[in-house]
Amino acid sequence: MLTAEDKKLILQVWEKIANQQDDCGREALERMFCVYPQTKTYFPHFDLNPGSDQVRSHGKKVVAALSNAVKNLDNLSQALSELSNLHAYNLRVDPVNFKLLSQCFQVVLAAHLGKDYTPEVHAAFDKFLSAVAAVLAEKYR
Ligand code: HNI
Repeated sequence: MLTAEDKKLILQVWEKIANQQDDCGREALERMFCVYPQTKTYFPHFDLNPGSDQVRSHGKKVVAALSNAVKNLDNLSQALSELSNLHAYNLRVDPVNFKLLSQCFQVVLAAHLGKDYTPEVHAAFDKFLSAVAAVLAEKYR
């Protein structure tokens, strides 16, 4: 459950990295494919080399979905419903992978924010990404 303070921090951080968001998306994917190579099995049709056009463009899509989530913090289930269908029924991504991407995203965020990545920001973003992951996984039940 996101508190009012969590929501405020999430909005602030998202604004702070406004012009680095696409880089964050790409870097989080590159990190996931490097640290958790098993995640590459979902992308056999992609060139997964760091900096490839496909990784870059996929990073933008993931970040756009997260932006939509940030705008709908009180309404995540509805806002991400189509994406949830896609991941559960079409892509059949094992939900454990959402945690792996979330963790990579946090590391990237920490690298970009430096001292602004406070324990409070970490906690708020952790809750936010867990909530997004829970929505993406809810159709599996
Ligand atoms: Ni995910 C497609 C968002 C986690 C595998 N994914 C998308 C799209 C968005 C998206 C947006 C593009 C949808 C479209 O084209 O309509 N994915 C997200 C978000 C998260 C996430 C917000 C978690 C925070 N996806 C994951 C994970 C995996 C994953 C963890 C697997 C390891 N996603 C995919 C695959 C596609 C995909 C595969 C299709 C790619 C393509 O273009 O063929």
